[in-house]
Amino acid sequence: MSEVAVPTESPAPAPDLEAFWMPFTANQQFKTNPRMLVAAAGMYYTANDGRKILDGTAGLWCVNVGHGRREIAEAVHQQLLQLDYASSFQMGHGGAFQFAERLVKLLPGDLNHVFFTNSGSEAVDTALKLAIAYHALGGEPSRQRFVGRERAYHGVNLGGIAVGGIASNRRFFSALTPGVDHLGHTHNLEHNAFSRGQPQWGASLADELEAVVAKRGAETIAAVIVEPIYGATGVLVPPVGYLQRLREICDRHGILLIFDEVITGFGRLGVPFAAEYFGVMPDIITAAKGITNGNIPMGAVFVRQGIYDRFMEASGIEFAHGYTYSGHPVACAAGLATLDIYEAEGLFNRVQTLAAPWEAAAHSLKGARHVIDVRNLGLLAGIELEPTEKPGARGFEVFLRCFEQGLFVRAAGDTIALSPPLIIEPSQIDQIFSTLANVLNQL
Ligand code: PXG
Ligand code: PLP
Repeated sequence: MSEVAVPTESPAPAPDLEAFWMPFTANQQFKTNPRMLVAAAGMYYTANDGRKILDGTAGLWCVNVGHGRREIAEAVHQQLLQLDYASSFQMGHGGAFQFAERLVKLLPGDLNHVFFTNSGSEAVDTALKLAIAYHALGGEPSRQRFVGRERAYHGVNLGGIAVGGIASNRRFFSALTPGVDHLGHTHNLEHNAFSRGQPQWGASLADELEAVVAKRGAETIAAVIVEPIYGATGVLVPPVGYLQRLREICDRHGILLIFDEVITGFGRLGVPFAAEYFGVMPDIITAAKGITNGNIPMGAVFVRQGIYDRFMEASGIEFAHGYTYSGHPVACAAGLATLDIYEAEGLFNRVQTLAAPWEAAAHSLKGARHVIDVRNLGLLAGIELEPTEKPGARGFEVFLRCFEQGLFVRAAGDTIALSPPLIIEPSQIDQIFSTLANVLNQL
């Protein structure tokens, strides 16, 4: 595997930290005690003190083929020199069409058209607009409502926070986020703690959707949106049969089903998309992150043939929507190079091979201090810790100590979320879980 060499010249002087308003960060706290990265290659970051930090979360769930990949860097470089920017509004360039064609081959069933965005958040809001417009074009303009779930993360744009189930992200914005009901989440320690893979208990939780339909009327609901596996709020794996049951209820009532696969897409479960893994066909899939290895921002919305066809019955501009950078040539070049790597290195199959040792290593933490649950599927794991009186404090402390001990993890509240690049070696899996065991025993 070729990687770009870490630069050896002396690094630039430390920047002033004031001007950059950091996203989802305690800015003041961070700026008094910053953690700075200066380089990355393969499975490792390099911190500004020269320490190598094993990347246990693929950056922010996105660097699936590992860091510093020369193939992607060169494709991006070439593209910038060849055609740096071209709009996709009433114009075309080959890269976007080629990337679209390659991508839809990875999707199950007839999810065979793709709308490009620049992020997962934009993909989600695009999907919501598509769902409403689809029904309106089909003579059902009253279908304007959505059903999401408690604890869901669907990005931070207005549609995404409305369907999302994180009240703190929606705080202040009630005027712009009406029209959504939320099903309960599926997490249940009493029934499902330490499940290996999918929990057995909980399919019937999907029946809450019937109650929402009864309350609101099917004729008011455009779509149900779910993360097949919750990511940002702590790696919650769906109970056996749960997603199937949602699909059945949606079918019964003419409601579209959207899978938000921003995290689960691109091999995390050993197949391209979770829809295939779970054997459930959604009508729309949103994706981002691993689509370009997180190297250039990009998101995508995949739709089934029938949705595309309904829009194409119109003349003129069929969907009044699009971003300046939809189908950006450089993002498409990065994406094509990323797909080449997935394929050449058989990385999705690799996840199938690693899933069992990964599961065993994760569950070796059962019995470690403070651990109240371990969850896993594919190359995902969540290690839930008993909260202290200050929820999230223990998770953050573990994140800090892991960083000191050379391991990068994500604290989702008091759950340590693990989602490494798909190129991880077995010895690095051991390093992740032995570092965590160490840290937990020192707390
Ligand atoms: N949907 C899902 C399911 C996601 O996981 C988004 C939408 C939004 O994507 P963008 O590209 O707009 O960030 C995401 C992103 C975390 C964390 O705390 C998770 C995400 C983003 C940032 C932090 O684990 N997921
Ligand atoms: N705001 C203004 C004033 C704009 O002109 C545009 C795009 O032309 C936007 C917002 C949207 O930007 P983007 O297409 O990058 O999402």
